[in-house]
Amino acid sequence: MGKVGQLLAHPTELVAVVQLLWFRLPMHPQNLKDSAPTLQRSYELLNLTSRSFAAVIRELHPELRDAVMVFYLVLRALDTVEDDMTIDAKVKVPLLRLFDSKLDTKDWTFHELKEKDRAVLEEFDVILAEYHKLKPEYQDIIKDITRKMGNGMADYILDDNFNLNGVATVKDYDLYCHYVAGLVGEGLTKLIVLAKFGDDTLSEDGFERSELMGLFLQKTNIIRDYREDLEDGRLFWPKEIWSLYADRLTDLKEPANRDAGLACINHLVLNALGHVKHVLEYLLLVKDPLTFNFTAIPQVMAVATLALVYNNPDVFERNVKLRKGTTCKLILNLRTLPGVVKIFRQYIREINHKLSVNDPNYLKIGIKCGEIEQFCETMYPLAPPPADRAPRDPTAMEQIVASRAQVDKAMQRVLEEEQSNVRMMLLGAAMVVVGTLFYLVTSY
Ligand code: IN0
Repeated sequence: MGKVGQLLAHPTELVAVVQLLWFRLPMHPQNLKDSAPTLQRSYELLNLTSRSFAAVIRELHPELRDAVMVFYLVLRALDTVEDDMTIDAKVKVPLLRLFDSKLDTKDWTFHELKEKDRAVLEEFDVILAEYHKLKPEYQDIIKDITRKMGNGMADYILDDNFNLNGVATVKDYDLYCHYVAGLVGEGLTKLIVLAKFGDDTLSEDGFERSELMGLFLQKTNIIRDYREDLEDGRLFWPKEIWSLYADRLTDLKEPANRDAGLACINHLVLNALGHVKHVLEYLLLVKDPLTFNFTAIPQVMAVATLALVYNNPDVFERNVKLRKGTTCKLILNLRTLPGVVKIFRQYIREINHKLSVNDPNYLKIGIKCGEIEQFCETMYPLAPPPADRAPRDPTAMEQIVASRAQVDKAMQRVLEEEQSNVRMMLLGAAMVVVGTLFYLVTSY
C-alpha cells in the first residue's frame, strides 16, 4: 500500500498529519528572513540531513535552538567522516582525532568525501560562523564532546578485531554506543542544564541517565538496521548475544533459522528495555516544555520502533520503519509527561502481548515489562489509592510529578486548542463537499 493509502486506512493518523502540518501553534516562531546568510544556510543543511528532527530542533526555545542546531551539524560532520569508506584510514584517523581543533578555525572545509551528507563538510565554514556566535560556555561543551567522540571513533577504526568480527561482548556494545550516542546525551544535558531548562540533578549523576538516553536510541537503531548494516559490511549486534542463537550473524536471516533469529532480536530488545526506567527518570527532570518535546520525541519513537521490531521477521528481509502517520500521531501526543508515560506503557504492553512461551527469554522479558509498567504506575497511577490506605507523605517521585503538573496542564490546553481547530477545519471541509454535491445533484 502506498503512503496515501496507508494514511486513508488510519484516519486518526491522517488527522494527526493535518494537525502537525498546518495547525501546530509554535511557541517561539522562527523567522530566518532577516538573519545572517550563514544561519539560514545552517538550518538548510540541518533540513537536508534530517527533515523530521530538524523540525523538532527549530521548535526549541531561542536560548537553546542555535546551539543544538550547531551541535547536531558538527556531530553529523564527524559521523559522515567516520561512515565514508572511500577515504584511507591514514587520512581518516587523524581527521577524526583532530576534528575538535577545526572548531578553532573560521574557514575549514573538506571536499574529499563521497557520502550523502558530505555538504556539511564542504560547507563547514558556514557552521563555523554560527559556532563562533554561540555563548563561549556552549562552544566549550560542543568542542569537548567532539574531541571525545572523534577519538572514540578513531580507536574503533584502528581496532582490527572490531573491523573483522564486529562487536564482541555486551560491554563492548555499550562502549561503542557510548562513543556515538552516550556522549551526545552528556553534551545535550550540559547544554540543557546551563540554559536552566532542566533540573540541576540531571548532571549530578555522572551523566549516567544522559548516557542511557543515548544508548536506548542507538541500540534501537542497531536492532532495526540489521539488514542495512549487513549490506554495508558492518556488524553491531554483539557476538555475546547472537552466538547463543547462530554460528554466524548472517545465518540469522535465513528462513530456516527463523525461530533463532526472532529469539535473538527479542534478546536484544530485552537488553535495550533495561534503559527505559532511566529514560523516564530523565524526562521527569526536563522542565522547559519545548526542551521536553525535543528530548522525548526520539525516545518515544525508539520505544515504538522496539515494539515494531520485536518478534518481527521483516527485520531480516528489509528496512522496518514506523509509518509517517504514526510518527505524527506520537509527536502530537507526547507534549506532556503523562502523555509520554501513557505511550511508553502502550508499547510495553504491545511487546508483552507479543511474548511467546517458546521464547528462551520469555520469563525475563515478561518480568522486565512488568517492572516498567510498575514504574509508570508509580509516576502516574491508573487506579486511585485504596480508600483505607493510611495518609502518608508524598514520595520524592510524587513531589516531582506534582511540581510539573502546571506545565503539563498548559501544554495539554495548547494541544486541545489545536485539535479543536483541526476539527473545525475538517467540519468546514466536509460541509463544502456536501454543499457542492447537493448543488450538483439539485441543479441537474
Ligand atoms: C540526537 C538524538 C537526541 C535527541 C534528544 C535528546 C537526546 C539525548 C541523548 C542522546 C541523543 C538525543 O536524537 C536524534 C534523533 C534523530 O536524528 N532522528 C532521525 C530519525 C532516525 O531514524 O535516524 C531523524 O531523521 O529524525 C538522533 O538519533 N541522534 C542525535 C544526534 C545528535 C543530537 Cl544533538 C541528538 C543520533 C544518535 C546516534 C542516536 C545520538
